[in-house]
Formats: sequence, structure tokens, C-alpha cells
Amino acid sequence: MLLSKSFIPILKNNPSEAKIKSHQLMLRVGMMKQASAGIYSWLPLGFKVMKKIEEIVRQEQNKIGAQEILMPTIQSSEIWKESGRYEDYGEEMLRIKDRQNREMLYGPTNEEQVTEIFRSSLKSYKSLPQLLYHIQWKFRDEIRPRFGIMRGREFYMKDAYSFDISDEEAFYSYNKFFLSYLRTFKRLSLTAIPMAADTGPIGGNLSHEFIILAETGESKIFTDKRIFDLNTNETELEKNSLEQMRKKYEQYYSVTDEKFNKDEFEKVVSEENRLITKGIEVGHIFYFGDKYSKAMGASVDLPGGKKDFVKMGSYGIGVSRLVGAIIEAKYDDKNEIMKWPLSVAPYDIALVPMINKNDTSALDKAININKELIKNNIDSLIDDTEENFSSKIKKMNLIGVPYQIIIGKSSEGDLLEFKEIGKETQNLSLTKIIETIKKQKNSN
Ligand code: P5A
Repeated sequence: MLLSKSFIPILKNNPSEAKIKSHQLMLRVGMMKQASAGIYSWLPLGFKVMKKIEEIVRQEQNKIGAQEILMPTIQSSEIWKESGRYEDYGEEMLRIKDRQNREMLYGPTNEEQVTEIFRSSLKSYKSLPQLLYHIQWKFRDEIRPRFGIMRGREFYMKDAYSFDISDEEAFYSYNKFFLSYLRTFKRLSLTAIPMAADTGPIGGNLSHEFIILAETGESKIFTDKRIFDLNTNETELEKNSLEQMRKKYEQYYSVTDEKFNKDEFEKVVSEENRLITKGIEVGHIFYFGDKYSKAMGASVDLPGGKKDFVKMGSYGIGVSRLVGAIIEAKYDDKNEIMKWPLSVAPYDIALVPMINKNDTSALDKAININKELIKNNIDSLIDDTEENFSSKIKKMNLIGVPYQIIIGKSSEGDLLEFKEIGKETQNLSLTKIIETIKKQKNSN
């Protein structure tokens, strides 16, 4: 892609309305644009990143056997009246009337909708477990939308739902998602810590939030530092190993605000291991048993001939919020340098030829290099403008493409100036550069 033809509306300075670095950068490099309070249009750069995050989330859901569906954004109020949440949800729910005066709503979450789908089709324990998910826009009429897409009113969520025959089986499903979330965030190059959390309007009594540390986060957390040293290399989905893995995390005190108990914290965590800080909630999982299945009559026949309500859980990842969360974790705002993890970078590599009116040989060279990159499925952004070198580099550092090739007038021979953002320049052949990037891509 040529930079001159791309839709990347870069601003000279940070917009004053943005208070945190992700919001600043997203506006600065034109990743998104506000349409109205808490509602955004996604422009090419931001959209590419979000779609890559979505794809990683999807792959990890598929790996644990969850099946993808797509439920609508607009739901009927009937099912919410059945579950009892139509009134409870309050003003956060955007309520709409259609031309027949029927009460509809823009879905803030989909527990009711998915329970309705389940109960109308599945009747036997033989069909269980079922893990269903979708990736769809949600709307919550937040009283204080802020920090750009971090707390939006319209936002993109992956939400999954599990249906099981017993509590024991349901915990197995819960643990599968627990592990899958650790893997997902790792692929996004984030350290997300599971923390015991409150269930709020979703309900139930078992819940974990997945939180990444950030001063600007909205969740206050209380934790035993040692949880950060844990690493999960589990590849198996065995019941026992999954349970052990969750226990491994749960051995360390780690809770959000609502679950905090000072006496307990001070009793179980030694002073040097105590960490009280802030974080961003990027995922949240819940187990609520038969809360919805009972209220909405979603039951299955059991082996002995009896019937029982299915046991359910729900599992959310804030896909659009993750774009901002990765920026909060990776952007060095003092030096104005962003480095996207290659797994979600808007482009794999930037080509920066030094060009002036009389001499476009460096640009020609960049275009030739790009032909080889395309053959190797490497997506590049070519700065074909005539700006001076330092402003070109400054701009590329903000956009955050992780690798750069700098092509000077004097660049001759086979070796190219290759740079990974934040590291020293190396002289490498194009073949070697392609190999390096491909290797890095495959490792994710
Ligand atoms: C779990 C899936 C639920 O809604 N029902 C279906 C459950 N959980 S949740 O915690 O309320 O939301 C899941 C994740 O969505 C992100 N999120 C948001 N992102 C941007 N703007 C918002 N206003 C917003 N609200 C929630 C969070 O990442 C959250 O963990």
C-alpha cells in the first residue's frame, strides 16, 4: 500500500480531548473517528488491527471446540421479560420500538437470545456439552463513555455460552475458556491476569476478570505479585490438568475491587508480595448454573428419563477494547514510538525510500522489493511521499509497523537497511528479511 493513497489521516499533535495514550494515538494516526459520544467509525488502520485481533480470538475459540454462530444486534424484549432482566438492566439498555409498536432493544449481551436458540432445538443430554460463540456489536448506554473505544457505548465483543448437564461438566467448560483466554491474550502479546470478580448484572457466583496492568485502567486490583510469574504451557484439555491449571492461578490472592477484603489480603499475602494497582479488563467469564435456563425453560432429558435445566456459563472478550489495551501496553508516549505485535500489526513492514523530485530510484527499488514481499504474503506500507527523512521515520514510529526497510539513494548491492522498531539497524539481504518475518509470523 502506498502511503500517499492510504486513508491514514495523521494529526500533527495529540488531540487535547484525549486523556490516555491509546485514545491519543488512535485519534492521532486516524485509526478511528468519533461518530457520536461513545460511538466510533473504524478507519483502515484501526479496522485492520481489530480484524486481526478478532481472528486470533476466533482461532482460539475454535481450538476448544466452540462453534461460531451470529446472533442479531437487535433483540425482542420478550425473552428479556422471561429472564427477568428487562426491568433490571435499567438505563444502560437501549430500548427501541418498531413500526408495530413492539418493544425491541439493541443487545448489551446475549444470554437470553442464545438460551432461546438452545431451548428450541436441543432436548437431550446426548447433545451436550455445547459451546457456542459469536463476535458481534453490543450497545450499552454507559452514563460516562470515555477513553475512546475503551469504554464505548457501541463496542465489539466475542461472547461465548456453554451448556452442560451438571455442575461438574460445566466447570470443565469454564476451565476450558479460562485456559483458552490465557492463550488468546498471550498471542496478542499481553499478560492478562485472571482475578476473582463480581458477577454484576450477568449473575451467578463464579467469575473471573482477565486484567492487564495499566495505570489508566478503570479496574482497581489487589494481588499477590507472584501470579505474574506463572506461565501456562498446558496444551492438553484433560479435565484434571485444566483444573490444576486454574488452581495454580487461584493459589495466589488476586481480586478486583468488589471482592476485596483487607483482612484476608493482609493475612494471606506477605507485605513484599502485595500489589495494589490498576488494570484494564479485557475479558470476563461467568458461571451462573440454571439462572437463565430455569427462567426460560431450557431443559434436556437425562439418561434416567428425568429432565433438568441445563447449566450455563458465559464468556466475554472485549475485541474493540483490546485495540486500546494493546496500545496502553506497548506505546511509549514519551518518545512517541508504537510497536504493534506482529500478530496484530496493521502492516508487517514499512518501506521508507528517500525520495526527491529529481531522483525516484529509491522509490523504484521499494516497489521492486514490495513485489517480492507480496509473493511471500508480507503486507507492506510504502512511504512514497517527498517528506524529509526524519519526519518520515517519526510518522512510521507512530503508526507502529514493527519492521522497517530504509532505502537511501546510495543503497546498492544486495544488503538492505533493516530495522525492528526499538532495535539497532542491521544490514540484511531481502531473502534474509523475508525469512525473519515469516519465521516470526509462524511462531504465533
Ligand atoms: C460475558 C459474555 C458479559 O457481557 N455476557 C456475555 C458476559 N460480560 S462483560 O464483562 O459485561 O463484558 C465482556 C467484556 O466486554 C468488554 N466491554 C467493553 N468494551 C468496550 N466498551 C464497553 N463499554 C465495554 N463493556 C464491556 C470488556 O472487555 C469485558 O470484559
